[in-house]
Amino acid sequence: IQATPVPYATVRFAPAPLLPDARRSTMAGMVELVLVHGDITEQAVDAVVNAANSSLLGGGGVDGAIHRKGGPAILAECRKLRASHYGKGLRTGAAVATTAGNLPARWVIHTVGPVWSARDDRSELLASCYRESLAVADELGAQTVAFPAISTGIFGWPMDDGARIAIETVRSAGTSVQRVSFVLFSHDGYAIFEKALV
Ligand code: AR6
Repeated sequence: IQATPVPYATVRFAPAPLLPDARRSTMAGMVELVLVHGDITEQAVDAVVNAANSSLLGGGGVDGAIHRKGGPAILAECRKLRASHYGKGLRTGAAVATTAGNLPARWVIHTVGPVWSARDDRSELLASCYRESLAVADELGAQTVAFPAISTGIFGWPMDDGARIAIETVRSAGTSVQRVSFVLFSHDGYAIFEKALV
């Protein structure tokens, strides 16, 4: 299904995170949160986040779209990362960056969301994806980051809960990233994020 990007975005401002120390206060300002109805591969931002799997070798959904559109340079770097650091796979909730190849972004930050489970509460792992991705973005010096709704596709996480976790985690992350976009492919996903943002 091809989503039709719409030429508007909803902008809200997150409250500044608590500033427990000076180091953090120099890093943490206001994070601007933006909702976009569209395709993550078309976002001209410093870093786009990939809803990857632990193999780092591609898959369907966002992962498939990023590798298809970004070209072979991304996969080549993922293979090198596997060989050097992640022979056993990138753990769930962790994040790592590569080039963005032909995408209109500078970097792709690959993160591995948890598979939804009705039995165990894996919310902390999903929150970790957003936190760790922003920590990687901070290390890169990225100021604008676009996230998909991690785990809400093939991994089956309910969109309303995924939206709540995404927004709460980014709001409290204490990042130096200035603008975070949530890019929703479906109209329903966009509407759910819009509701969760209030
Ligand atoms: N742009 C923005 N959002 C998208 C796009 C796109 N181009 N394509 C899909 N979505 P998913 P997951 C939405 O399945 O649930 C892969 O095989 C989609 O509608 O991409 O974390 C990986 O390799 C959904 O709301 O990621 C893993 O094995 C959201 O993005 C597994 O899927 C995430 O859907 C990861 O599953």
